[in-house]
Amino acid sequence: MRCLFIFTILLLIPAIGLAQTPTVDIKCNGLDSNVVVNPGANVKIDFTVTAGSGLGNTVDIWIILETPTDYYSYNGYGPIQGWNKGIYNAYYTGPLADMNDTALDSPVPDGSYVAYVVIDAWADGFFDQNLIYTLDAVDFVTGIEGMAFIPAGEFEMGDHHGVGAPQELPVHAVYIDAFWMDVFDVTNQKYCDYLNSAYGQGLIEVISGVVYKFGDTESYSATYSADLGSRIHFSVGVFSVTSGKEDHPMVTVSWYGAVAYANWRSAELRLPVCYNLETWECSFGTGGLRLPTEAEWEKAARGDEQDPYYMYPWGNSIDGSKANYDSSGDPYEIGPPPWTTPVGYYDGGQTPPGMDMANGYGLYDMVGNVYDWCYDWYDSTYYGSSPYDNPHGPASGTNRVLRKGSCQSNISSLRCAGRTSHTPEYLNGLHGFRLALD
Ligand SMILES: [Ca+2]
Ligand SMILES: [Ca+2]
Ligand SMILES: [Ca+2]
Repeated sequence: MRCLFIFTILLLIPAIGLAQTPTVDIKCNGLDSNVVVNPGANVKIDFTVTAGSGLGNTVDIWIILETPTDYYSYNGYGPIQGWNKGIYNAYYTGPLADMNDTALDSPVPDGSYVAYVVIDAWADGFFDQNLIYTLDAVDFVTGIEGMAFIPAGEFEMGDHHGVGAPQELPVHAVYIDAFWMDVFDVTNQKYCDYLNSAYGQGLIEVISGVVYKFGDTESYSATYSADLGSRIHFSVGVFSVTSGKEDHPMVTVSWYGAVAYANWRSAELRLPVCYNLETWECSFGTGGLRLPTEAEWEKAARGDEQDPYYMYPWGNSIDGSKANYDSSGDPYEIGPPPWTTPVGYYDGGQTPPGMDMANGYGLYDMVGNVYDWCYDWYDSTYYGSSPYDNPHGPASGTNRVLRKGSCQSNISSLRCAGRTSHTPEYLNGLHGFRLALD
């Protein structure tokens, strides 16, 4: 957790003349640490002050938010959703008394924060760093239900084990800003909900069993009548899912179909949309949902394991209790393909029996089950000239990146470093996706 630099230094200086300090406690949404708040939802900061022997001493009380770049202080009438930039507005100035406040209940922009309650011993409305009675902190991030926070940081991308293909080399360091990633692949049911919504709005049409952007040539997804690998059916204007496959990953979805879904899902969550569906350009940094970049995907897949770097999200060995691959022994390897498992199947209760396989970031099925579309155009030599800072892939190309192997792959394709690609309109029963959020 970050710490206010000024506090860490100046806390070492005792507040002279104050025999006993009061105590404080701050919480975010009722919790003391590692709080996750859905984007757009209010952030509820509660704090209590217990005056103790400080009762009646005149003080300033501060409620402060720290972001990676700024500080905000709360004074109840600030222009920034209740928070004023800087540490210039004391929450309270006057005699110290027991108090609590549960009223700091307002939205803040998405990001990662530390919230502090701080008492300084000089009641002048200014922040006196060298006269801090006491403080307490709570860290929180704002995000979205079903997504996990991936903190900013550097990692070395590529094949660390000398077992991959040339396009996985050279291993190269990249820095990735913090982002959010879907915990699970998008399911058939969720994609079906999108199809029904988009069909009702006249955004898509179905021709010979294939879903297209309305009036255009980009295929979004297949239905069962066009591809037996699809679990989506279309009849008398209504899309439905093969019974029992609702929570399996959506497949036979193209890159176009994935990004159209991303825009729909952003709108559903009242987030800004990232994609222009005429040009297929993605506006990064809008705060909407989009496909992860290939570098984001690999960072997320590795689950913060980089000392040493592993072949798979959990280590260097694989068996059928850990992920779904060809002949991995799960009970879904019967009937017509694709032999997907439900999303999050490897949760500790699976067959063959095993551990909960959520990786270090809490993500499931980052390898195996279905391939994930990524944002980037594919270039087999891109790693040789990749930028360090948030690489987005080549400016153009013919194929889009796919990652992670599938239920019909051999184990080598399930490595975190594995790369493949296909044309963006391509529909395949082993191709799915999950979304990221800036
Ligand atoms: Ca606390
Ligand atoms: Ca002061
Ligand atoms: Ca399998």
